[in-house]
Amino acid sequence: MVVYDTDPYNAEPSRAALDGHLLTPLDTFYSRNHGPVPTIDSDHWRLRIDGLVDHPLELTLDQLQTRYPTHSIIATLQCAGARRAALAAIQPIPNEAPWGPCATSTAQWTGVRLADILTDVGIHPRAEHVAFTAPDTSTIPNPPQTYGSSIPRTKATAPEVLLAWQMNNEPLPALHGGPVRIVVPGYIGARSVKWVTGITAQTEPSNNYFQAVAYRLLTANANPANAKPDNAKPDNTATTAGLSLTSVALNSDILQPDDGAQLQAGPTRVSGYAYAGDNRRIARVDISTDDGRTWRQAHLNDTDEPWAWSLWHTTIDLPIGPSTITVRAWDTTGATQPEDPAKLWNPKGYINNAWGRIAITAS
Ligand SMILES: Nc1nc2c(c(=O)[nH]1)N[C@H]1C(S)=C(S)[C@@H](COP(=O)(O)O)O[C@H]1N2
Ligand SMILES: [Mo]
Repeated sequence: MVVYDTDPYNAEPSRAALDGHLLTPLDTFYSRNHGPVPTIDSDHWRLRIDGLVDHPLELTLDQLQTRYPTHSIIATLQCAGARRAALAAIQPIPNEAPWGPCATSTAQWTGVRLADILTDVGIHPRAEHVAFTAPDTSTIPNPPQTYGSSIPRTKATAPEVLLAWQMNNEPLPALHGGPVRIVVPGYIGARSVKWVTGITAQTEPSNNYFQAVAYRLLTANANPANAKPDNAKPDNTATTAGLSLTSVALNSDILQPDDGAQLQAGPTRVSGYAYAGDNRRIARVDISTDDGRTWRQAHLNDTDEPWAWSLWHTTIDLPIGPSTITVRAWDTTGATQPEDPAKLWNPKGYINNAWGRIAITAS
C-alpha cells in the first residue's frame, strides 16, 4: 500500500495490486479515514433509526440480520479525492493527500436494504434526505466532530443501497466500517458511512462537516474556508459555496504498466479500470499512444455488474524509447472524460476525471 497517513490511516494500493481483479482483496482495498478507527464490539453495537418516521427503532446486529431479507451486491467505492495528485501537480492543494488512481476498489457487499428499514419505520413523505451518523471523531473540523453524511431520499430508497456486514463474504473488517457500514453504490465514497450507528430521516441534507462543508466542488478561485451548505438551494445547484458531491463522475485510469515503468519494446499488455458512477455504464474505453490524436478500443472484460467498475485490457506494440499511453472512457449517455486536468483544478482537489496518462520507456 501507498500510505499517506498512519493516524488516521489513509492508504491506496499500487496500480499492479489493484489490476485484474473484479473484486479487490480485502488487504488491497483502499482505506480513507478522517479519524481513528473505532473498535466496536458487535454485541454492543446498536443502530438507531429516527427523525421523520412513524416508529423510531433501535436494532441489535442480530435483529438487523434477521428482520429483513439479506442481499449482496458487487459495488465499486471511489473516493472523491482519487487522482488528486494530477491536480496538485498543477497547483498545490494544501492539507489534502495526493491520492493517485487507486483510491477506488470493488467488493461484494452483503447486508440489508436501507429501503426495507425505511419502509419498516414508516418514513414520512416530507423526509427528503436520510442522514447517517458514526462514532469516529475527526479533528479536521474545528471543533472536532464525529463523521456523518446524508443522501437524498430517492437514493436512500433505491434497492442498491445497503447496510453491509460482509465484504467479499468475510465479516466486514473494522478498518472498512465493521460491524456495519452504509454502502451507497454510484455515489462518492464519503457517503458510504462506516461504523454507522444512526439513521435520521429529515427535510434537509446533514449539517455534519463532511456533508455540509467538505466534499463540495468549489470554483477554482473560491476559498475552501467559505464552503458552506446553502439550504436555500435544495436542488444542489452550484453556488459560491460549491456543489455538494453526490454521483461519481465518469473516470478511468491505467493500472498496468506502472507510470514510469522501464519495459522491453514489442507487444505490451495495457490494462486498467473505468467507472461510470450512479446509473450510467461504461460503453467504450479508448487507448492512445499519440497523446489522443488517434485512438483504438480496448477490450472490456465481460462482467454484468451494474454497480461495479469495468476492467479493460489491450495489447500495444511498444516502440524503443519513451512513450505515453492515454486512456479515456465513454459512458452509456455518450459522455466522455475531459482531456486536461488543469481545466478541472479546484481548491480541494476533488473529481479529477481527466484522461489517464502514463509515461514509460522501452529498450
Ligand atoms: N465513519 C466514517 N465513514 C467514512 C469515512 C470516515 O472517515 N468515517 N470516510 C469516507 C470516505 S471519504 C470514503 S472514500 C470511504 C472509504 O471507505 P474505505 O476506507 O472502506 O475504503 O469511507 C467513507 N466513510
Ligand atoms: Mo473519500
